[in-house]
Amino acid sequence: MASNQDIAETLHEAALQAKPIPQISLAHPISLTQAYEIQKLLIQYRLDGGETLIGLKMGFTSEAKMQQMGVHDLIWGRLTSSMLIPNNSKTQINHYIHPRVEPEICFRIGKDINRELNENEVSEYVDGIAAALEIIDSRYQNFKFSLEDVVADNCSSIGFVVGDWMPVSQSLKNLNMELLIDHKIVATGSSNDIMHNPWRSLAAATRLALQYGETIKKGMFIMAGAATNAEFIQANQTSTAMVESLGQATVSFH
Ligand code: OOG
Ligand code: MG
Repeated sequence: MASNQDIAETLHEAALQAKPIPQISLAHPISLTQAYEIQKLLIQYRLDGGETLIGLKMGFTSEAKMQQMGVHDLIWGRLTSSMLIPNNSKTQINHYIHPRVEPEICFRIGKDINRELNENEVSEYVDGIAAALEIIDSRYQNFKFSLEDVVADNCSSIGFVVGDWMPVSQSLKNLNMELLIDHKIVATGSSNDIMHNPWRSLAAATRLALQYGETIKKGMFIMAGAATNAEFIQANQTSTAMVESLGQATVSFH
């Protein structure tokens, strides 16, 4: 039986070498608690390598994503400094195994959060909101996983792009969200597809962070989760996430 540390190391190496591995849970049944412990150990490799924790991401906050991946529970992962990609820049395709892109909304935290907040008070702790694009890249073969597998793999995190920051007074109700690849719309949704209200996703992040002993600090980014399916992306393609009234986040793969 592999230890949590062994599993974390295997996942870390898979990401570093951009080489997929078989699903962990097929050989080693793991609990959800164990999966979050593995995720923490996995991130520690990045922190030991000089990266810093810059935020958290929520996953499976929309029906579209739950349907696409066959996983029906909220998950959360950690974002580190190497994952932040400047808007309108390029990223190298060989850094990834089988990357997918998805349109999101990102929150920037304005003051430390040490307790669970509800969806109505959470905006007081935010000083900016932006359109965002997440690049996900499961370390598992064929992008197939169980809930526990994906949690252990830091929820497929690898990169994210954030657009210009907008004031918190900007409403997040019913905003059209689009994912484009090479200027063609490949998926459409609405901000309401994110837990009926993206602020609810941030409230859930405060609950989960507290539950797992993480603090959400001033300056951190919280990704609310995708509003639509994720789409595969290839070399020489450009992808943009557009959020009505907020703006866009774009990255090119080469
Ligand atoms: C897991 C990550 C889910 C989201 O926005 O729902 C996620 C995956 O789909 O590989 O990032
Ligand atoms: Mg996502």
